[in-house]
Amino acid sequence: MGFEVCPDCAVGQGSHRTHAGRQGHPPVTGLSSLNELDFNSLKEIYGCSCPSDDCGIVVFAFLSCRFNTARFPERHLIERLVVKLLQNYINGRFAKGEREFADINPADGSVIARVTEAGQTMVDEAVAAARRALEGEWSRLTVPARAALLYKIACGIEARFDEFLQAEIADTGKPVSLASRIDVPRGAANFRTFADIIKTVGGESFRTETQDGVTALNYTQRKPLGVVGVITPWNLPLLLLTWKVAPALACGNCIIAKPSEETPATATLLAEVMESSGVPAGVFNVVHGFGPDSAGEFLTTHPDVDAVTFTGESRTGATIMRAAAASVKPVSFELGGKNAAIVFADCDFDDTIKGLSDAVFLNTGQVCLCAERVYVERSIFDRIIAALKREAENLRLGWPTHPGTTTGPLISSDHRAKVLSYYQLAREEGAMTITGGGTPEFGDGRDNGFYVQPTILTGLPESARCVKEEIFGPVCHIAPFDTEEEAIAKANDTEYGLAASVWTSNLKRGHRVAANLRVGITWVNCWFLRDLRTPFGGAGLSGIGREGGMHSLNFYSELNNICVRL
Ligand code: NAD
Ligand code: 6OH
Repeated sequence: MGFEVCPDCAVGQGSHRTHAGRQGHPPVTGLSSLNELDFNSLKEIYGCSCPSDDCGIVVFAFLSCRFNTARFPERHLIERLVVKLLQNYINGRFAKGEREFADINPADGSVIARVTEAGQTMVDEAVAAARRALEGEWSRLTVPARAALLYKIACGIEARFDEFLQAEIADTGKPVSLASRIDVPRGAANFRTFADIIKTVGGESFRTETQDGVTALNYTQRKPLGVVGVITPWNLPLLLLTWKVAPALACGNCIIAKPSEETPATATLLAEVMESSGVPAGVFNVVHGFGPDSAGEFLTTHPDVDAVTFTGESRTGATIMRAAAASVKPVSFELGGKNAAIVFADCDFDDTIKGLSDAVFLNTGQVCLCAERVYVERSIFDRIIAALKREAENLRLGWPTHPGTTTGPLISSDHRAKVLSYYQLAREEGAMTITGGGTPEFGDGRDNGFYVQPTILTGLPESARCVKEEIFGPVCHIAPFDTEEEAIAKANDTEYGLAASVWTSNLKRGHRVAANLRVGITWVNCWFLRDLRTPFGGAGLSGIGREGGMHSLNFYSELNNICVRL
């Protein structure tokens, strides 16, 4: 039993028609976003004995769920009934775990879904299923057949583009303009790229001639690592998950993915796409849950998991490394950053401001590559501050689904508390707040969400915690510099080493500065411009190893060198 959901407001159309005086039952069709509304239970809760399916109680349930208004004190009861249950995907089947937790929409604090958490037994089942799949038909698939499957998965994501888009937006609060341009397209592109690469990649070969006249041919064979645990964060959920899943599958591995507890929806949709694409049971599994004492820890400590690939905080990386050490699992880590942007006086001013604004504020500053430290040549320091302030104040903090919104909320109430504590700390450390520094007020449901003001700070010493620690919000500290050497030294004065950007019209200087930065990626006159064949990763606290193109294949496979005496 279900309602057709109105495309404009997501309220059941049957209910609308009830208001319009329609008699009888609402149309019975599948719900697009709200699952299996149990009308009878709803009526029981509200003591309604009317025989109709589209009575006011149902209207009330849809409205309260949709608009998240505190005027309905029993909202939590309704939410339990009307929200989706996101399940684990084990051995080709969706399965309930032991406990449930809520998936929250950061734009208004409403519950989007309930998520069933995988316990130790379920993680064991996933690992066993992956191990079996590794020995089964999957291992006999040729490389062209595996590549064809990856193309099919890419098409499967595209065919359900809007569902992925809505799920990603609801989970993260990111604006539709961003998710439709970057997150979902990259979900498909990751599979296509690694299908292309695996089809065309060759191996190494050497003809060997020894001093005593023996000749041999050496060549390499690429084999899967085995069962790979993939643990990903909440900031770019689909993009970062598929960035690891695609090359791991391309290399013939079996996967257990553990998406962030904050953003479980697109991983679950991806499982549906895997199923409909014909990926054999056990090859791709999803376990939902948290890190410590939950699915994340069960996966990384599991003796039968052969490797762990992780994107997230540096501290979590350290914990996972300790867990993986016991069974000497290879690890690939993409971790945090405290990235610098260096702006020279000869930069193209307008392009730079646009680029800097993205580098600081895109995805509400929740991209590991975002610039939280901006160093500006002194002669244009005041102009840059004034222009970036204008950009920050012109950002449109809005409902994520609104096409004009540029900036959504932070991911969670806890993360907002963390970012706001840094805004406060900056003041205590002596910063001048150029703009922002607090929370916006909307006068609607967004006040229950996790928005913060885009913020620009200046005046801190390089030793300040706000200049040293990753904040992961829409905030930067701007400081002046006088010489190229000074700018490089300041940019490198960090334990992190993920990314940097250099803004100059003097390309010779661009090359020179880039060559002297201790990071995994430097962009000159651009930011987050990605070519998926290039190495991606960080130095220092920002990670271990590189992924991207051949670097991904080299992590997700074991090379077997075969030496044949001729
Ligand atoms: P996080 O480290 O808190 O969580 C990431 C994932 O690890 C989640 O799925 C979480 O459940 C899991 N996890 C947490 N503790 C665990 C444990 N003990 N064992 C196993 N799994 C555990 O990171 P986050 O808050 O989700 O993401 C934000 C961080 O990620 C920022 O520091 C950001 O810089 C970093 N990040 C880095 C990159 C990169 O490519 N370098 C990309 C995106 C995000
Ligand atoms: C971090 O938040 C962004 C990481 C981006 C990638 O891993 C990528 O492949 O673009």
